[in-house]
Amino acid sequence: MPPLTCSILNCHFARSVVGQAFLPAAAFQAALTASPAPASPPPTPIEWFPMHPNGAKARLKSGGTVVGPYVRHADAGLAEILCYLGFDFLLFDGEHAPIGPRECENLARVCELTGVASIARVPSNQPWMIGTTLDTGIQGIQVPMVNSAAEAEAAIRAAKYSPVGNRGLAGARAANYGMKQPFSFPAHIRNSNEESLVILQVETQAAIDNLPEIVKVPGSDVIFIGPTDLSLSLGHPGDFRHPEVQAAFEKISGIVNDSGIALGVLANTVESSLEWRARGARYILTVFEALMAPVIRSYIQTVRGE
Ligand code: 3PY
Ligand code: MG
Repeated sequence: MPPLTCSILNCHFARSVVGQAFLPAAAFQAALTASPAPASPPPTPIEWFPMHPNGAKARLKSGGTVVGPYVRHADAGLAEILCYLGFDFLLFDGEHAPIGPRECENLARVCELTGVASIARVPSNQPWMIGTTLDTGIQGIQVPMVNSAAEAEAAIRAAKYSPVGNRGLAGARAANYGMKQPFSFPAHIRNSNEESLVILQVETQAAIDNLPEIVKVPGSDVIFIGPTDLSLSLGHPGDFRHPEVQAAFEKISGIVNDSGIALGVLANTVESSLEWRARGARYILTVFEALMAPVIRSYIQTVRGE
């Protein structure tokens, strides 16, 4: 082997490639040309472990309340910061934002690193969208516009493997690509069915009419009120204080709370979140940009001296 002439060897000392000690350049050159180190033992297979525990699901099951923001930008750094702030879950929005399965894969990784539950809202109640999204490792699925018991059943079946549902099985990322050993499909199936969250959105007059049947379908963890679409469906878009909208909120809350399924809602302010908590909501979705906006506006005005 010709002598190495890279600048590091021209230094009096060079850092060893095998350790942290500094070697004289000649010794470093000798180490590089010496016979290779004895073969290391074969790598130990990484121990298979199940889907990361879903803390948000555990908290809901034990009667607790969970809080999380919409995430509308597929940015791992943003997701990481939101995780560090202490939310129970992040909801990656594929209905009103361009976040699909490809983006969900990396966003799920961020949540796994920080122990925060990852939930994705699919654009619509399509089995293939639900299955593909869960295959990325996302831990929960939120399904818009569930208007009947049949639609509720379709969403739940798409999210759960047999014998509960008909989700397709593969060694996808959700199953660690089958790479962690010992790998077991039955364990993956059992674990995914237990840990995954299913959140159904009720946001039309038709859904209210069918709600007594929707809550009887086994397998949903949260029935979520979409106040914006619901107000639109009732003919009062965005007017959440309208008596008819308020009456609908009350009706849905009563039926869901009586069913034992957790009530969920979108609430943009501390006041409305507390109002919904008083109504029994335990899955509170918020908009972090809306929470930040008054603070930032006030900062700008104060610093400018306005
Ligand atoms: C709605 O308000 O319609 C929603 O879907 C909330 O996410
Ligand atoms: Mg909606």
